[in-house]
Amino acid sequence: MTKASATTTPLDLIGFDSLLSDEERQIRDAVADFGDRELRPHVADWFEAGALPVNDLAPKFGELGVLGMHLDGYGCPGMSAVDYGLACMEIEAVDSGLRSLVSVQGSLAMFAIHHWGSEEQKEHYLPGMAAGTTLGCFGLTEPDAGSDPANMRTRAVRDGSGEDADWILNGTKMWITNAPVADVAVVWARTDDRGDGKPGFAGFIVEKGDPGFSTAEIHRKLSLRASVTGEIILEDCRLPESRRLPGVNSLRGPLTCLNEARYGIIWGALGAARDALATAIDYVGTRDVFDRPLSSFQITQTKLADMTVELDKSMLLALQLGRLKDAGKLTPPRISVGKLNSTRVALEITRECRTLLGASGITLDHSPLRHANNLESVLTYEGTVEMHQLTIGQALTGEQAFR
Ligand code: TGC
Ligand code: FAD
Repeated sequence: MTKASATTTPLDLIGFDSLLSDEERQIRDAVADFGDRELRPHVADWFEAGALPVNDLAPKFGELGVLGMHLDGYGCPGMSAVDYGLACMEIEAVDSGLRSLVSVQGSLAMFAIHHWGSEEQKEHYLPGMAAGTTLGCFGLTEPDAGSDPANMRTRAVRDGSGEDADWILNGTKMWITNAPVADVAVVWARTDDRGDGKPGFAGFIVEKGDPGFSTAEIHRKLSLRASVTGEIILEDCRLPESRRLPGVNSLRGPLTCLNEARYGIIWGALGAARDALATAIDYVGTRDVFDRPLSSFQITQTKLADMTVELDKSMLLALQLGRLKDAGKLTPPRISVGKLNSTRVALEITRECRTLLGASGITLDHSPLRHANNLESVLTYEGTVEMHQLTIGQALTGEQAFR
């Protein structure tokens, strides 16, 4: 087995590792080593610059085998859900923006094609996406429709009649990870005829360079700065029928993809929390206050103990949900329990860790505040806290309270 990374083992008080197989630990440690070597030395600079070298990184992630990691065939490694979760945790232990890159590529863009695409589409797009030489993005959110994608304005209409008629797309997608650097965008649109004469939704694969497709980068972010975020603009964008994802004609299409990405976040956010906690534990051991190490004060130890308990409970939940996913039993309400818990707990832990670092905690020399800033986005994307509370509430009461 590969030597465990210094960042993976600060606090395994509950023997979490004993719940993993040798293979799972090896995969986790390989991703952690990659993070220590290729990502961690640069991440503060990327965050400060607000720029990520996505086109350099994606092939490296492809070589590591984490793009479409839990998908089968078409160049994808076909690993388990727990393997994928552990990889997300180690990548987000470096930075949420890097896990976003991997999530959007594998769980959103690739999963959409893998799950809802035609055989030709899978063969054409997925091998390059798994290798990281073709970069994807996923456009669901719009300026006026985020939590409520059913309210989207982007529209796809047929140009003429007949099953092979082209589609014309118009609309704007907003807050789209990797949009400005992507080679292909999976874009969701409403349609008046979903195939049986009734209105519905359709997914399309749009390629960079298609007439009527353009993007713009969103700047001045205070969060997820080591990630490229942008807009997609569709102006009379003409696409052949062969670019429509044939497998779905309702919002079930994108929401099925969100289940996958939300699952990765359940693990990923805990990686950020663990990294912040390890950083804080190191710091309090070296910082003297009132003539004693900060680690020797009861208040410090209370903070560390409480954070560890929350992190350990959350790790057990993540593993239980991963095992359920591998058994085909991970339902949307269960995903909501995990996404809500991990993001909330991770944000609290990273903020608390920042307090232990005092003023030193406000620079990019230490990770906790960078993680906390990132987690503000992670709390919002892939379903806000409130969306997941309402999903859990509906499962408990049978009452739909979204609208
Ligand atoms: P509703 O009427 O309940 O359902 C519409 C259709 O969808 C099906 N469905 C699901 N299918 C799979 N998984 C789920 N979780 C599903 N939830 C619903 C449902 O069966 C139905 O299918 P059909 O074929 O019978 O029509 O939907 P609704 O309009 O009431 O919406 C429900 C709600 C609010 C939960 C949903 O809209 C929602 O989840 N909103 C939040 C939107 C969101 O999370 N957006 C994320 C955008 S992507 C992103 O943020 C990427 S961040 C980058 C990164 O990941 O790193
Ligand atoms: P809104 O929906 O306007 O919500 C505002 C507030 O109102 C929230 O607190 C929300 O919980 C609350 N609210 C809404 N409805 C209700 C209700 N019924 N009851 C109570 N409260 C409610 N999207 C993509 O499609 N692809 C991407 O790649 C992508 N990447 C992203 C990257 C970043 C960095 C960020 C920040 C976002 C990204 N998103 C992406 C968009 C993200 O999914 C949306 O921001 C998110 O779904 C919330 O939508 P909104 O921002 O429009 O907020």
